[in-house]
Amino acid sequence: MNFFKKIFSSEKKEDLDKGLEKSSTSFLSKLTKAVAGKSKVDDDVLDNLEEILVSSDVGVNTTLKIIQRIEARVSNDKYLGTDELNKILREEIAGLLSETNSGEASEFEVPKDKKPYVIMVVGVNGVGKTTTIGKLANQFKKSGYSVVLGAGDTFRAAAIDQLQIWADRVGVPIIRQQMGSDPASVAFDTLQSAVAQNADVVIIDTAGRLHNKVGLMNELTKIKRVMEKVISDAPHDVMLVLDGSTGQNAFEQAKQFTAATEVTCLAVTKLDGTAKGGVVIGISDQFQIPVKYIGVGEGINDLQVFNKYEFVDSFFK
Ligand SMILES: Nc1nc2c(ncn2[C@@H]2O[C@H](COP(=O)(O)OP(=O)(O)O)[C@@H](O)[C@H]2O)c(=O)[nH]1
Ligand SMILES: [Mg+2]
Repeated sequence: MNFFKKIFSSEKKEDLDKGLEKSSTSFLSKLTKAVAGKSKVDDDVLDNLEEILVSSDVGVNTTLKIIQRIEARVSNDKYLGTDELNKILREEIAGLLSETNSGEASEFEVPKDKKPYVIMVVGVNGVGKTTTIGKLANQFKKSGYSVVLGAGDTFRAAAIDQLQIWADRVGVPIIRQQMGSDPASVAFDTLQSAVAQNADVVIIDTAGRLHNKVGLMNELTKIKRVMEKVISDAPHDVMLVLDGSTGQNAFEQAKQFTAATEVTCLAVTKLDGTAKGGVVIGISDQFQIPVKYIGVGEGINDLQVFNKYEFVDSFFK
């Protein structure tokens, strides 16, 4: 049993290494340049480090936090060598991630005291909501849970059809109404159906229109309120999906959505093929919201449970 677990997790780690390759290569090559010819961590090195972290999409506030922590270590140890900088950075970043990402989860699990466990998925168009829902349904199903999907993005017919394709692919039921119908009503039907089927997990898709913030806020609030009529403490998670490859834009979206609704966790997608993986560190720190899942490709298996230690390790590879 342990043997297989090990194989599985090392495969997962390889996928993560591959997914973060661009971020890590870009970050480490800048770091190498910054310390070239320097043996000690001095003000110059710290200035360069600040620039590197900001340009790696860690964000200004989180960068300043990291720099302050390293400064504190330098003032304790004036002869801190640049050869140690890599290790110290790793420690500080892992420490920062630990403040919001307490668990060390590596499996797709459902809280034992929630049945069904209800996740409402929010985020702007194109970030990967529907894809992430499909991948997540697949993982939950593989872990032995029964899953029901709700097609709450009723804005476009194509959005409903896209979720239907994922439902068919994974082999899980979907509750849908026609295009233009009330998303709150779809959420209500989905929860009722899930309760009737004694399902373990419900995942509700939503539309990602942001052009009218008040409209969006009202709509999300209404969907949540209607869910409470069926299951008093639902949704148990409001998961904001962010496209990691958009860098600073993802910060802006996190700001708007956390103002509009109570976001309880994050999924950061498209970390493959981008050098902006640093956003995971910055967004989690700045918004004090745990990152639950990360997307590392378009395939059905390209979703991982976020593990801060694995992430930092791959980022520094
Ligand atoms: N490379 C990559 N593409 C992704 C990932 N997640 C989603 N996508 C792609 O992003 C595009 C938009 O995804 P979609 O789920 O429709 O976004 P939605 O509008 O938020 O529902 C699709 O082409 C997906 O295949 C990921 O982790 N990596
Ligand atoms: Mg969608």
